[in-house]
Amino acid sequence: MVAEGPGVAVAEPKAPASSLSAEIQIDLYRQMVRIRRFEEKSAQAFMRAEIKGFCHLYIGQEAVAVGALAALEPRDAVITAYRDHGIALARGTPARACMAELLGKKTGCSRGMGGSMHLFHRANHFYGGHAIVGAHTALAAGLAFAQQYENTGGITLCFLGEGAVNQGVFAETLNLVSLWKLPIVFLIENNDYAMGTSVSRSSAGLPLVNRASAFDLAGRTANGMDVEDVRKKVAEAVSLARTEHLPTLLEVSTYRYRGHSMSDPDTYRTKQEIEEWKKRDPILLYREKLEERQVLLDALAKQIDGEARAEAQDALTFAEESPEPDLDLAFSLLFSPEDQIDPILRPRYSDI
Ligand SMILES: Cc1ncc(C[n+]2csc(CCOP(=O)(O)OP(=O)(O)O)c2C)c(N)n1
Repeated sequence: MVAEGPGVAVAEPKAPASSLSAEIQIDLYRQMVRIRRFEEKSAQAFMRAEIKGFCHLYIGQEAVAVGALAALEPRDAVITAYRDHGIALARGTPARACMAELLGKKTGCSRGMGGSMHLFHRANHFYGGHAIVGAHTALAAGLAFAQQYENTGGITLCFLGEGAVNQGVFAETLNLVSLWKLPIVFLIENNDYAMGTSVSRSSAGLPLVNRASAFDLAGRTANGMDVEDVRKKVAEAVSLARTEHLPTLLEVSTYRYRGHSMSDPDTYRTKQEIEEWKKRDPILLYREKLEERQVLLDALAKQIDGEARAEAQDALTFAEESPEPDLDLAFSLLFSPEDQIDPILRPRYSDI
């Protein structure tokens, strides 16, 4: 409370109340903390060479995955590029299965065959985890086409980096999803840098959301450091896709606090710029907001943090103790088992 004038007590300004229940608000916070702690643990494992190959961390972008996936239903499909750990976790892939995949173990969600960039969890309709920039946007259109064709009522949410928007395949994809009125949302995670190239050096016609109008899509923006804003904007876009078959291009501004990958010396941006963005850390900001709303008390925040740290450590221990994948899997996984091939396609396969 602050005093204003003699004897008049005025309450301190509170964060605006949310239409979300306290339970949902706490869960949004918890999911972001889980991802942050998981990624910190991944960084440690990478430094000890337990994780090999590439490793792209999601630290700073947690509100995007958590807000967006909170707006989906289980029947919806999700697909992304290689910065996929946070998205897999927010979609419900267990931390153990994610970490085991990062270590290339048999118990990983892709059976150790994919690694950091290729997390996959079909039971959750999470279709990867893709390393080729922009290529998965066309796969996303295929998922949405199947949803419409099979009348599942589901929609597809496709995450992509702003570095993917100038790939030709993305323009072709936007054209087709609009023409065919597919139930899809493209969410551009604009963290300003594609490796070391800022968006203003690579893309004409900013902001990127302008590209929606060229293809007659709904164009929207969201603040990617604000988990509730992301959730709200994605929910609106999902509703357009599900009920009106209108695809959306949603540009979400965000920032990654670490380098492009673990091997990036990060020399293309100033420390001052990073520090400025850290003042808008999505986890700290949301914690402050929830404290002002008196939804999150200090003891609960500490408990959430402790549980997230324990989960990340448990995931790493599990991954370390897991066996390597069997070598023959590398060959047998190249082709689907005969009985899983679509009956329409089977005659063609048997010709091969
Ligand atoms: C077709 C293709 N070209 C180049 C690369 C190399 N590459 C890997 S990541 C990357 C930057 C992509 O940045 P963005 O899409 O903004 O995603 P972010 O890393 O910011 O999540 C590039 C150029 C690639 N993987 N695929």
